[in-house]
Amino acid sequence: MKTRAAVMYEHNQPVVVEDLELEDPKANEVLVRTAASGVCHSDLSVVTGAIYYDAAVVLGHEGAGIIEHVGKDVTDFHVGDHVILSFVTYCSDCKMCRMEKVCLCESYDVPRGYQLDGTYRLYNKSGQGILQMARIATMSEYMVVPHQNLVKIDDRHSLEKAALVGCGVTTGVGAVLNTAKVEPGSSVAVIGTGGVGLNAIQGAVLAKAKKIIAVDIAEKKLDFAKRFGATDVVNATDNDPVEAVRELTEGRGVDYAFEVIGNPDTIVQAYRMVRAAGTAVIVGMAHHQKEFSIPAQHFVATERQIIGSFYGSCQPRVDMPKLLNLYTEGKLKLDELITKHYQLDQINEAFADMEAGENARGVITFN
Ligand code: PAD
Ligand code: ZN
Repeated sequence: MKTRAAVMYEHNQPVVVEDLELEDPKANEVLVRTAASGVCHSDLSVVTGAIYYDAAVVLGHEGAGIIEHVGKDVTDFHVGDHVILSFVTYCSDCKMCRMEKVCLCESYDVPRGYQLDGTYRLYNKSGQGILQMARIATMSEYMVVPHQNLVKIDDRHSLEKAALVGCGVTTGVGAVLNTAKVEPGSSVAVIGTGGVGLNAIQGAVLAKAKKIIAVDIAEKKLDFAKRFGATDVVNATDNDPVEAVRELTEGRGVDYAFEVIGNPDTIVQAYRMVRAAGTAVIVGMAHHQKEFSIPAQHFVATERQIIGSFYGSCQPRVDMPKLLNLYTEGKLKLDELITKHYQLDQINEAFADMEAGENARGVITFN
């Protein structure tokens, strides 16, 4: 069948939106009609090569849709089921999965973007095989994906809101609640309050943090941050954010700092703005070849901790339905996250808006 999709053919060049041929699902695979795909910085990082995929690849890893067809041996999903796409494929059975670290599943040693049997499901009109970002590719009208990447949700939820839970919401909230396990009354700083960082702020609100300091270089993002629950804001364009955060915390530094940009300089800022024995949590995905450096003795003598947080240390099938319920109960903001809708053909405009800092989250909707 045909599917229209956003394809990265060359790094740092405009994304091409074109019709591709999509094969039927094989055993243990499912055909999903995409309802919505969020536009996350990680998609743009695939275009720039910061998150490396061989070309060509269909972008998108934050989405939701409806199952249209199930392949042989799929017993846990049915035609008509509403699903969120998980951007990790997990087996539920390996050592990491049994430790409830399913985002670090060890079972599928397949090169990035290929299906689990090491082949493609998408081909362009010249017959070239096309990869799928995170093995899903939500910036396509239809996707064939492993059933292990699916999270069934209740039909009553809006699929557009559910799409955001597929990455940004789960990553941001999860970094605070699952990875860092922030305690009530804590002080928290979030550096970078874009689509993911705003959700770290929401996570801090849910954790009942007392002080939530938003740090960004865009005034518009700091306004969003206040609406999502930041108690203080720091514009890092005119202030040293480390000094500013210390001033707001009696000179001590915050209990937890979350870096949600993917920049070695702001990672070091996160380290420097936590108090002694505090924790810096790195959420942003820096360029895959970049490193950061901190003073080794200071690290020991202050007992600081630095931890990474991948996909909010979530268990997609447990956490995503819970997050949707929190939204229904009015305890999580999803409507306010979507500040612009796009058609798939406008993907390059959506990336330009992301670089200009226009949106909390932009969302592509499909007819
Ligand atoms: P975004 O572009 O919506 O937000 C980034 C924010 O950072 C913007 O508001 C910028 O204004 C701000 N910013 C940029 N530079 C600075 C600076 N020097 N100081 C302060 N603020 C700054 O991106 P996003 O929220 O979609 O993604 C953020 C990062 O999170 C990105 O690296 C992405 O790849 C990563 C990510 N990680 C995971 C994970 O599993 N860890 C999942 C999803 C996304
Ligand atoms: Zn993402």
